[in-house]
Amino acid sequence: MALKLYGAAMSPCTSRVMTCLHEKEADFELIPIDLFAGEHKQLPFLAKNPFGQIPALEDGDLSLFESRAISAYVAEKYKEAGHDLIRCQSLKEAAEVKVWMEVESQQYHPAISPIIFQFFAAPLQGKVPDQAIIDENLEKLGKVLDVYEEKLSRTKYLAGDFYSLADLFHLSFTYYFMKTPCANLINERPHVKAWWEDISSRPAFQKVASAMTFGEK
Ligand code: GSH
Repeated sequence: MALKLYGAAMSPCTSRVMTCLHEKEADFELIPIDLFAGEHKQLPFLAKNPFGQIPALEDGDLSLFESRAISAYVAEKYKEAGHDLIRCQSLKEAAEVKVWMEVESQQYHPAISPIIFQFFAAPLQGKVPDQAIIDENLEKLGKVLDVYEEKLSRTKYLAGDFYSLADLFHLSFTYYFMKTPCANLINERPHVKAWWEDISSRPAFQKVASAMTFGEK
């Protein structure tokens, strides 16, 4: 039975899960949730995620929310299929993957997400992007990327010389970031730039990226 993913193709959190599903060659159906109509803040969606945010996943009687947790579930459930995203054969490599998944969630995301919000979501709400918020978070993101540059000078990907869920978690927000005038933050760091070009050209992400157009349903 196909997994049911409730979300929107342009949403970076939905795209994160879809990229993982494509990497694992999993059969799934995207059930659109209309953010612009506020469907995520109403029943029946609130029964899937009481916090009223997309995406949510249903696998039979299992119902999950939080894009990173859903992706980790998918990577584990289909560990024998497609690309091994969690290094399930090596305790040490699996631990490195977990470290860099945490780094994405605790260091990278808090810096990049307010920038994406200001450039893409604020205009949809009739607001002018707040340059002070952008500048403050660019500074934070630059410091995180300095750490990435050093790490990626030693290993091809974040957790080691293998593509993993940790790299995948970065794709959707960075994809939108690269469409802003601030893309030089990535491009001026040669190892980060090479990593970005590599991970964003993977077929699983390319399938998702073509539908990532902010402001459209
Ligand atoms: N930590 C959650 C996850 O990773 O799933 C965040 C989910 C999230 O922020 N979803 C956005 C959303 O539903 C779309 S990418 N925004 C509408 C809202 O927060 O009201």
